[in-house]
Amino acid sequence: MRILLTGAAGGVGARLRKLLPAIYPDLVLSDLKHPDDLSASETFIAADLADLDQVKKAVEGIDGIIHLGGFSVEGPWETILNANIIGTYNLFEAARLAGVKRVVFASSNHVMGFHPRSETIDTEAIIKPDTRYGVSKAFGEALGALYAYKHGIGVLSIRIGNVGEEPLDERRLAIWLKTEDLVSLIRIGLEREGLVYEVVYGMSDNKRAWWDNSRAVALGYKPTGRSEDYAAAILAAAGPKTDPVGDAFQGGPFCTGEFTGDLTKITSA
Ligand code: 15L
Repeated sequence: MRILLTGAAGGVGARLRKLLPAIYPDLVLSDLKHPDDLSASETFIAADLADLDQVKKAVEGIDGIIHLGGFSVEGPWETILNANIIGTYNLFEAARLAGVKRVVFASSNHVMGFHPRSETIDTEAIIKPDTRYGVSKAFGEALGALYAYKHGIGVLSIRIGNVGEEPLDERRLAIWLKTEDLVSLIRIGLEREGLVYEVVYGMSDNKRAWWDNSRAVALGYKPTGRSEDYAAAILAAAGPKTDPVGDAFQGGPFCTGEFTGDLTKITSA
């Protein structure tokens, strides 16, 4: 399979560039600008996701896409609109035109950020985005379902928690995703026979999880990372809780930014 990785110059892209070539030797990288450390063995094509013609060129001859590209945190509406809304539309539209068979869409936990931490949610729970960024990821998931059912592209949306070598803090103990486990989920999206449209949570084997990831397990996911192995050290180093909004909800500080709501009302809803 010839695989396109968008967002290849970003943090998660950099981690995947180390692991994916062994699985998909015919890997094409794309981003706005080439990664600083691009090696001679890597194939790169620059593309602005907001420009359909550029995206069409990047997608030519591709069998499967891992779509990490776009803006990966909260930002001004114009930025989110261009990079994530128009950009993801262009990506799926270029994929349809080029006959791409599979798309793995890097969604985010921030689609569900305003679910309280006291709740365990599965992929049937209603969306409660915590940012314009989270809304754009919900839009991407919806586009994925449209292109899967209407145009026959197999699509997996992965609601990614936080990717890294280890969980960074108490919140990330619940949502940590080891890079190797992300690769396992990507392989399900690109390779699992008969896949139509699925949503899974991008997390490792996390004891403190707020998500029921049984759909991923049913699709063959066997996470290897265990965030609990890091819990004692993280909890010992944690300071006092000072963010009543962020500490109540799964999206953490993404919920707190620009918050002008009624905390009492939404925590008792
Ligand atoms: C995300 O969606 C971001 O892309 C990432 O930078 C992290 O901030 C992560 O969520 C998180 O929730 O920790």
